[in-house]
Amino acid sequence: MAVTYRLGRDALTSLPQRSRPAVQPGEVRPGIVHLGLGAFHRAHQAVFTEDAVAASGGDWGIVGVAPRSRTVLDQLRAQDGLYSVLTVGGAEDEARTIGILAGLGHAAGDPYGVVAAVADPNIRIVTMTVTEKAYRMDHDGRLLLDDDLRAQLTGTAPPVSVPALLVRGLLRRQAAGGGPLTVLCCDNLMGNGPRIRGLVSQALAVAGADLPGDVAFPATMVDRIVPATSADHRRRAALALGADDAVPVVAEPFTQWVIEDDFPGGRPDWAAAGAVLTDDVTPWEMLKLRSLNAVHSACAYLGALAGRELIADSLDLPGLPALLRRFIAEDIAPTVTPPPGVSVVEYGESVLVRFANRELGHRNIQVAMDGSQKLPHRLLGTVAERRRAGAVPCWAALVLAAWMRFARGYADSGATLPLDDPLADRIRAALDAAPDTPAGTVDALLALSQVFPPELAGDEVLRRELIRWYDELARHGAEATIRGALS
Ligand code: CS2
Repeated sequence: MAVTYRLGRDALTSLPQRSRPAVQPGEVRPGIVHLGLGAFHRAHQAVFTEDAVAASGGDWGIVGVAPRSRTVLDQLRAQDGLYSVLTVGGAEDEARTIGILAGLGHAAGDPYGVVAAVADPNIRIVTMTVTEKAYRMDHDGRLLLDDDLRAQLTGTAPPVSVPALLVRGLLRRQAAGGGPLTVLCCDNLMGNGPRIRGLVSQALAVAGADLPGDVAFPATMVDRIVPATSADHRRRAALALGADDAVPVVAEPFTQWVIEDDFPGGRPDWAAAGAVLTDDVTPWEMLKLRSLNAVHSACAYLGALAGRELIADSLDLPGLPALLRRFIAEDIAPTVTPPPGVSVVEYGESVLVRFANRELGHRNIQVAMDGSQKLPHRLLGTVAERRRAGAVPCWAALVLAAWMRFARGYADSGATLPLDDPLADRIRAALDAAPDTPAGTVDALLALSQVFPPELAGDEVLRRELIRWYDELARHGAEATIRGALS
């Protein structure tokens, strides 16, 4: 089929019926500000919100704020805020256009515009997907305050960071009598609601203020695999739509959202869109972070070391699925109390099936990035709990050792691996100052207090286990280590 249109309001009637937005673009008034216009939000909360409004109405259009780069923002503007979600790996490609974006903002270019949006009484929810590092806190939830952030929080520098946008926005909202607000962190942080409440309280204290009583921070668990969009995905989205889209996002068929129901200013009817509203998100959060995300990291580090490009390729490594099953059953399951009726082992099986979706083209190095920020939430809790129970979490230690080996920057073939991590400089400095031996590497990285709590950094049993695995990986490579581990 020849593609003749560029996605935009004018092109909507030319789209196949099933690809048209569920709401009339531009007609839903804004009620949500979302910080982080990345692919994940556009394939997850935006879709749930559009479906909720289509089912039950409400002024819940989303003002999408791009933190730094303007690229997606400009492309969305050129398409009247419309974009498509391409779902791959099911029976056939499906593309649907999303029309719930009701405004666009740019934190780096117009931070005061974002502050004004947070303070706007029509806005009753601020959602966020900005990745772990943007919150500027350590693994214990302590605000990492420097002079620049202090200036942003106290109002002497433009509030371009996430903590400052929230603080300046909340203060302005309070001064203007903006009314109750919910701040919903949709990033993969353990206990994300309370953690962000703690962060915002600390940041407000720097600005000399207390947390207003009418702001809620519910916890939430979000789940959908949404990798970076490739040229092939763009081509497939255009084919499915019959129109060109410069900013499609690609996702797996599976999607899940579990939300603690605490919205003092109201909320969309997300339950009508398939979300689960509950009193306690913890079992879901724990299950997802400790199983799905930890197993993802295992595939990413071991696969990257073995020279595999995609997560799906990693699962083709002989023995890896069996090893991951043991990781789930022996290390993870004992630390997770799953939601009623859910088995960790069965959940783990479903995760392996989802990871095998090759159409996603999910690259190991994408999941491998930001390890210093991700691993405390997805892996180190498991390690700490197993150690407290007197057990040696050997598979979790292998994953951690694989991260350490990855941090050295070389695959087993000698090819370079990118260390894309906010702590990259510190990690490199620590490694450069240490002998390039298993013990040297393990000791240098265990000493990173931003990543490892003292309980783990000083654990001699864990250290020995890490050294053992690191040595195996260094001597034999990831592929042989995996095969040898099970024999
Ligand atoms: C992944 C997640 O990149 C990563 O670290 O583990 O983005 C994962 O795809 C999502 O959490 C799935 O919901």
